[in-house]
Order: sequence, then C-alpha cells, then structure tokens
Amino acid sequence: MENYDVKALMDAKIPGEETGIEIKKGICGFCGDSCLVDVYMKEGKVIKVEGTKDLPGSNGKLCSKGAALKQALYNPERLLYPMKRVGKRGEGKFERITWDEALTTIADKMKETKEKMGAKHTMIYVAHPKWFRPQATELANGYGTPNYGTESSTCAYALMMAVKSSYGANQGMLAPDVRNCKAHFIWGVNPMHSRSVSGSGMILNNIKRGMKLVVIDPRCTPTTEHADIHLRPIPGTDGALAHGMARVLITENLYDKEYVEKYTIGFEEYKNYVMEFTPEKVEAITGVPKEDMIAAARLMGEMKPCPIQMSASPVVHNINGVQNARAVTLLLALTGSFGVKGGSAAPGGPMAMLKGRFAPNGKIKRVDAENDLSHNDFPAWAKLSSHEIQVTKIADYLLGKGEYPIETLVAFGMNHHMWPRVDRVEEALESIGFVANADIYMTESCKYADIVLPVQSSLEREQVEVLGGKTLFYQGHVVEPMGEAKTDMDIICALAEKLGFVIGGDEPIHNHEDYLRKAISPTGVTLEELKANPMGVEIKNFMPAKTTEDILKVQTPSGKIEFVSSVIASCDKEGHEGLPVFHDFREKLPMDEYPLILATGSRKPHLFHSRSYRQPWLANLEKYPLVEIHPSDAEKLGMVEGEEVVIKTPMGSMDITVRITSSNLPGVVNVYHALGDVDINYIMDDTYLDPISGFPGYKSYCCRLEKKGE
Ligand SMILES: Nc1nc2c(c(=O)[nH]1)N[C@H]1C(S)=C(S)[C@@H](COP(=O)(O)OP(=O)(O)OC[C@H]3O[C@@H](n4cnc5c(=O)[nH]c(N)nc54)[C@H](O)[C@@H]3O)O[C@H]1N2
Ligand SMILES: Nc1nc2c(c(=O)[nH]1)N[C@H]1C(S)=C(S)[C@@H](COP(=O)(O)OP(=O)(O)OC[C@H]3O[C@@H](n4cnc5c(=O)[nH]c(N)nc54)[C@H](O)[C@@H]3O)O[C@H]1N2
Ligand code: SF4
Ligand SMILES: [Mo]
Repeated sequence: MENYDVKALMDAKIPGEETGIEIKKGICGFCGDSCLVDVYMKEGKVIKVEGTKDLPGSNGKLCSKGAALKQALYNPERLLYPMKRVGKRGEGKFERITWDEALTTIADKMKETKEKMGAKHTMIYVAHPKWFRPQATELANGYGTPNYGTESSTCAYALMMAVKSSYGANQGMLAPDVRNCKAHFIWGVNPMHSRSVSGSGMILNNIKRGMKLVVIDPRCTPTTEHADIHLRPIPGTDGALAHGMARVLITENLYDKEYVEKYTIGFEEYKNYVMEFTPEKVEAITGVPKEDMIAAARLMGEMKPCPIQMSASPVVHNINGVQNARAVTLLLALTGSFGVKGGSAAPGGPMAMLKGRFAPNGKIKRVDAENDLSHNDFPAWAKLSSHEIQVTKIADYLLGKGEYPIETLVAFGMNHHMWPRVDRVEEALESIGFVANADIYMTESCKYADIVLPVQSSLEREQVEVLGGKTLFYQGHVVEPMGEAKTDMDIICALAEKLGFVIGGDEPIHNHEDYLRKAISPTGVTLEELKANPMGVEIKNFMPAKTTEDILKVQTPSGKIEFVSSVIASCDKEGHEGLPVFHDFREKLPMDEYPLILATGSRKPHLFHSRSYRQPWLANLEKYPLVEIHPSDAEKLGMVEGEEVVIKTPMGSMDITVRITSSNLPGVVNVYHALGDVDINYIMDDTYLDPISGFPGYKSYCCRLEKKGE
C-alpha cells in the first residue's frame, strides 16, 4: 500500500494505526439476544457495528437492529441522570437530581407504603429486560411484597403453563432437537425474523442435511418458504388443527402405542375427545384443506420422533391459548417425541451453568405469594407459574379495582404500551401514589414516573456469557457508561441497602461485580482469568447431562404425562377443563359487525416492540402504522396501497395506512404494535383474556376497516 489515502481508509472505517480505529468484541444485546459483535471504535466512540466471526458460536451475522446499534447508544432520548418529575404525570417535565436523592426518595416511599398499608401495596415490575429478574424477585422478597410481575404476563409463560400441565413442573419451552430429527414442525414461529441471527442458521443447516420441515402459520414468511408442507390455519384455531392431526395419527395407527401406555395417563378420554375432530370439521374450523392436514399428520407419524418448535407468543395470544398449546404439545406424547433424541426436550450433553442468571423456570419463590393480586383471578397461573403475579390486569390493579389498591410502583423498563387498552393504563399511572421507572431512554412510560433512573445498555455494562456451550466470555465496558447511568443490578442492590437488607442469600450480592462473580462460580473460571483473556476461557465444570430416563420421570401430580391435566382441572373456573378442549374465539366476538380477524404484533426484522422507533435507520424503514391486508380484502373494500383508512374494533378506532400483501390469509389483517400514540393496543380489549393464563387475545381479535370520512 504505497499511496494509500488515509481519508479513503477512514471513510471505509478500516481499523489500523493510520486511522486510529480499533475493533472491540462485544455483545449487542439490543433485543435481549446476545449476538456477538465487532464494535469499531474511534477515540472511545462507536463508529460502526458488525457481526463477528472470531468468537466461539459466532457466525458473522448481524440483524438490522444490531447494525443500528450506534443510533441506540448515542440517542438524544438517552436518560443520563436520575431525575424527578416537576410537571404533570405524562407531561415529561423533569429536573436533574443526585443518585442518593433518587434512591432515598424511592426507598422512603416504599417504607412509608409498607408501614401505612402493608408491603403488598407496592408493586415491583420488570419489562422485557430479563437478565436481572432473579435479583428483582429478591428485592421484592426482601421488602415483602408478593406483587412482583413482569412482561412475561403476555410472553412465554402461557406456553410454559401448557407444557407444565402435561409434562411436569420442571419443564419449560420444550427445546426441539433440530440436529437429530428427520422432520421438524415449526408451529407459529417465524425464527427468520424473530431470531434472525441465532435461529435461522440452525434450520437452514438441517434442511441441507435432508430434514423435512412443516410450518404452521397463517401467513407466508421467510420461514414458510423453506417448508415441505405449509399449513395456514386461521389464527387461534391451532387446537382444532392439532386434534385433527391426533385423530389421523390414532385412526391410522401411526402413534407410539408403547410410549403412550408406559408414560402417559388419560389417553382413552383424550382419544374419545379428538375423535370428534374429523378432517371435514377441522377444515371448516381452521380453513386448512383436509388433504394438507392429513399429509402433515402422516409425515409426523412416519418420521417420529419429531420435535415441535413453539413460540412464546402467537398460539398463546388467544383466549383459548393454553388449551390450544396443550393440544399441540400433546402430539409429542402421542408420537413418543418428548424426552428422546430427535424429539423435543431431548437429552443433551453436559451443560455450563451460570448461577443467579435468569432462567424462565426460575426457582426463587415469592414471599406471601397466595396474597398477590392475581391469585383469585388466575388460579391456574398461580399453580403453574408461581414465581410472579399475572399482571395483564395492570390497569385494574393500579386503579384499585383489584382486591386491594397499589400505592407505589417501582418499575424497570416499563413500557405501558405493551398492554391492551393503553388509555386505561395511562389513567391508572396518573392515579396512583408513586411511580419510579428505570430505563435506558426517556420513554412514554418514564413520563408518568415521579423518579426516573438512567440505566446502562449492553455495550456499557460488564457481562459474562457462555459461548458455544464450552467457552466463557467476559465483556467489559466497551464504551464508558453514558452520563451517570448505572446497571439495573447496582440499582437493585442500592435500593435493597436503603431498605435495610442484602440480596443474594448465602452468596450476597452487593453490586454488579458480585453478581458477575456469583454467576461464573459454578464454571471453575475466575473473573480475573476472564479479564485477562478477551477471546474467552474454556469452562472447567459442567452440569451432568440428563438421560431420557431422567426426563421421563415426569413431575406431574400423577408422575405421568397427563393428557387430562389434573392441575388445570383442579382450578375449577370456566374454561379450566382437564382435557385440551377447543373453544372457538369467534363465538365470543361480534364478528358480524367486525368481520375481519385482527392479528397484532407478528415480528418484523427491523422492529422490536417500543425499542426501535427512535433509531432513524430503523424508523425510516416503516414510517407509519400499517394494516396489512390480502389483495382480495382490499378489492372488496375498494382500498389501495398506501391509502389512509380507519381501523375500528369494539374498543375504538384509529387511522392507519393500508399495505396490501398476498402473504396474508384473506379475512385476516395484521398490525404491528407499540408505535407511540398510534398504537393498536389502545383499541385492544383488556377483558379479552385467556381465563387460564390471563394472556390477551393479541393474535385473534376482530376489527373492520373503513374508508376515511365514511
Ligand atoms: N425482530 C424482532 N424479533 C423479536 C421480537 C420483536 O419484536 N422483533 N420480539 C421477541 C419476542 S418478545 C417474542 S415473544 C418473539 C416472538 O416471535 P415469534 O415466535 O416468531 O412470533 P411472531 O412473529 O409474533 O409470530 C410467528 C408467526 O406466527 C404466526 N401466527 C400468528 N398467529 C398465529 C396463530 O394463531 N397460530 C399459528 N400457528 N401461527 C400464528 C404469524 O403469522 C407469524 O408469522 O420474538 C422475539 N424476537
Ligand atoms: N398487540 C400486541 N401487544 C404485545 C405483543 C403483541 O404481539 N401484540 N407482544 C407482547 C410480548 S410477547 C411482549 S414480550 C411485550 C414486549 O415487552 P416490553 O417490555 O414492552 O418490550 P420493549 O418495548 O422491548 O422493552 C421495554 C423497555 O425496556 C427498556 N430496556 C431495554 N433493556 C433494558 C435494560 O437492560 N434495563 C432496563 N431497565 N430497561 C431496559 C427499553 O428501553 C424499553 O423502554 O409486548 C407484548 N405486547
Ligand atoms: S438479534 Fe439483532 S438486535 Fe438482537 S442481539 Fe442479535 S444483532 Fe442485536
Ligand atoms: Mo415476547
């Protein structure tokens, strides 16, 4: 390079001495996944982010949100200092204060609430950020309130309830053994968008080795493009579809009789029930041609064991969600696919364990749990998901319409737009005694807080991760924390201290560093070793692998896989049947007046709930809220691409722009959520909930579209 041009090198962001650009390894973490990235730095500032190929488990990939990470980090809406509210709630007027004043104010308010009313009148809430949830539970426990809730009141836990009810209390999401199966069923997941970096490669690699793929999704997506069979049920009808498949498997003797006899109970009752779901009936309910349903069932029977991959959201975002998810997951029991190689929840190799890290099956129990606010509203939740309250009725609980009122709310990353009837949640946030919220940004929810606390984002905070199952990796402060931002862990520890206790139990955690040391303690690697080895250190100690025999010692009340769930049946409220009964949501809705099915929130690669609208590179990809409709519906309604129309639900109406797409099913429209004051959640019904899980019917509500001025 004789005549190289430094400006050209700079423009191309080439690292080296001439340019002063260096690459640091980091964890993107913008969406809660932990993709590894090359962070291009100049003079202490991030100038570019790329996927890395150099660390174990990395593949050089990056999604659009990761590529825009710089705009998330240096965003004008970043919270830099603790602040107290000086205007009205919601107005957004704040004044800088010190950390000590902020934390003392919150702790004093918590103490006062406890003294005057009792600890349960304080709610502690954690949103989508999950990494510090065990310690947030300890904060609630140390203080004494059972009212500790999270965003998982609409995400994942309903699926886990379905799984636990049949497969036992120690089971979670039933990970599919994609590497070892002959055929894989992806049921209502679009990993090409929702796990675009971590999830997509795995599927494509296994298709290359000859694995068959069946995808069950109303829409056409980049995932369904790879399917050998694509079933397109009307949203919310998964239970009927699964029962139809079960009937085929049973009548054609394609199920695993030996497995069913040995490991399950309730088969006869289940069999009698699913016999009602003839192919014709299933086609009428789901819209799936019966030949296709039968073909999928036969493939499952012939290629068993088969894993089924399910999602934290779509199937359970329905008012019959738990029962539908049970219907689907019971196909695993029927085909002998649970707990075996090539099925779901298969035995694996030795596992690296990090202590005190978030695991959805968390073991920390809440104090006084039977007195939480949701106990009587959702008894099955209380039995199957006992480590937090079901908080979907947050508006009611904050408005004092629960069994007792909430006076004080201490939140981490609260986004009140994630709930149905955002207007009611806003009314509630205006009405209660005290609100604190810790976030990276001055969000719409922060504007309702009395005290806001700035937190560090992923590249600013020290982290440890297991890479590729064998290597431990430490990320230091890739960039110095912005302003006075602290980690959530440091905030929790400081609050606990002001309240007079320490979290962590036998291994106390006083600060973020204690948390890191505790996390890595089972691995046999020290923090010092990690800091000295920026490319990671091999883990020394692993948890022993589980065998099929271990997994099939099922932790249900009967000790067997339950086709008829004794726990759900024991909850004895409307909709709590022991069998996975199919109830059609359409019977509960005014479909005559609102004939289109409204599905909300199907993931888009560049959007992440309320997080991605403030990065110009992402926001410019989709500037308005869109309603996606099939060409035949557009034609019937006389609507054209880009036209602004009105969407009406029984809860209200809003303006929205039409996008016409043949990837939709006719009669079903899709709208993304969390878009500021034009959020579809303003007009979603907060009483339209699954009685078992409390999850809202986000993917199968009703609406109609009208031309403006009609
Ligand atoms: N880019 C991006 N990634 C994300 C997120 C994000 O906001 N943006 N969010 C994260 C979170 S919190 C979650 S929970 C996951 C969810 O991610 P996914 O599990 O992939 O969920 P969705 O994209 O909502 O829905 C997956 C597919 O299910 C289909 N579907 C909708 N309703 C039904 C139904 O009733 N039955 C069936 N069988 N299919 C249905 C939709 O058409 C969609 O293509 O994604 C995570 N990843
Ligand atoms: N209509 C409709 N509504 C839905 C859904 C749907 O499909 N349709 N999906 C539901 C689902 S599955 C989910 S998971 C929820 C989304 O759950 P939400 O909790 O609403 O998710 P986000 O908006 O991504 O994140 C909330 C806030 O957390 C902040 N944050 C990010 N990282 C951290 C951190 O480390 N610490 C702190 N303190 N804050 C942080 C972000 O800045 C943001 O303000 O939405 C639900 N709502
Ligand atoms: S999926 Fe995208 S946003 Fe999420 S951690 Fe990976 S690169 Fe970042
Ligand atoms: Mo979610």
